[in-house]
Amino acid sequence: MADLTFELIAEDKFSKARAGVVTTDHGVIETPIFMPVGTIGSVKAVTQQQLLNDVKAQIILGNTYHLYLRPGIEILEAAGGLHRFNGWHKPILTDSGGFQVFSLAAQRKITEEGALFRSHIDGSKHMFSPERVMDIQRSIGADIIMAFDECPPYPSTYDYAYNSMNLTHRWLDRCFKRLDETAPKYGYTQNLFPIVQGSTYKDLRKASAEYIASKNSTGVAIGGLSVGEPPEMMYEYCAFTCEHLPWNKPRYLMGVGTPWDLLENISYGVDMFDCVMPTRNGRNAMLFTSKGVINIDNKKWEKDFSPIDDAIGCEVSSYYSKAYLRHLFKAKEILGLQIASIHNLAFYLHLIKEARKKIQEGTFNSWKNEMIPILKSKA
Ligand code: PRF
Repeated sequence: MADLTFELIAEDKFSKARAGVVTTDHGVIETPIFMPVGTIGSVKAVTQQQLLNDVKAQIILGNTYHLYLRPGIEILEAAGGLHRFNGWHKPILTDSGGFQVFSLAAQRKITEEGALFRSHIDGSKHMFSPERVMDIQRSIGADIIMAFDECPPYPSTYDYAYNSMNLTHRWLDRCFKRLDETAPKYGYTQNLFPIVQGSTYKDLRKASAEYIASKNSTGVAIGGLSVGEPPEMMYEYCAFTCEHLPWNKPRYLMGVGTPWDLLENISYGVDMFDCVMPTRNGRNAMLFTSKGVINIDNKKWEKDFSPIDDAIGCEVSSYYSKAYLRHLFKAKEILGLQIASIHNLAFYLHLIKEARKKIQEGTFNSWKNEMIPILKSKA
């Protein structure tokens, strides 16, 4: 049992990009890293074996909101925690449920105490408070657990953002207190990452980053971005927030983004990312490849028997052809969803590994500038 550690191993001279190693009780994570989203404890359409062998995932994400509603903490505790329940024995991070309550639940009400909401599954009534969310995350047993926060919508008025940020900070104190009063249930350390909020107001972002930094946690997160603002604005506020965060702690930008968003935000000093985009867009026929974006439904691929992408070292991506994958999508065959999800995730993990290598070699910034137009192009 040991606290999470972060070792910086390389820093880019021409940007703020860094390469590091995060160590948890379930093993190491080489940063920068992308974390596949496994909302209910499963990365949709991808097995744990495929995550290890094809995608080469190092850490996956789960959601407190979903896991609490189903299967529920009683079953998770009986299993001995999420790692044992789903058979993923590398690091896991759980989001706190705050964001999901605000985006998914019906009839939610926020008070000082917490959030009152109805389940999107059966309409049943529930209350999430900072204490409750810490207890649930103890029962799930992730290596990295997130603070209970409020993510204000974009745009928000200054007053709303100010009050919301202060509420998030008061909730954060309650999260740390509850964690101190309780012990991990499964014999390994759980690390609480606080979340910077403050919407699109720089004085609030700075105050929030400084407050979060003062907590001296093992890692920090940037929330409240990529909620509908233009990408340039997300970049600007992420870069600004990073400048006010400790240099020696891993920084997690929540819910971002496209492949080019990853490269851009790595250049500002972000170390960790998660997003449903590779899996969700994959299931909707959108593939990210080393030659650009593909809509596999397009007739253009009907007789294209070349590999989906043979430049990323993924057996699935180099084995199956575009024509075959298009056929699977046209026929609504379940295997199509699997191949697209595995490919997109493998692509993200390959891209971020390349970024790490370029940081170590000292060529990250020029490589990033060359890559972004290629990644964004339509193949
Ligand atoms: N807070 C939490 N989870 C999140 C976000 C946030 O602000 C975001 C915003 N992009 C995604 N997921 N707790």
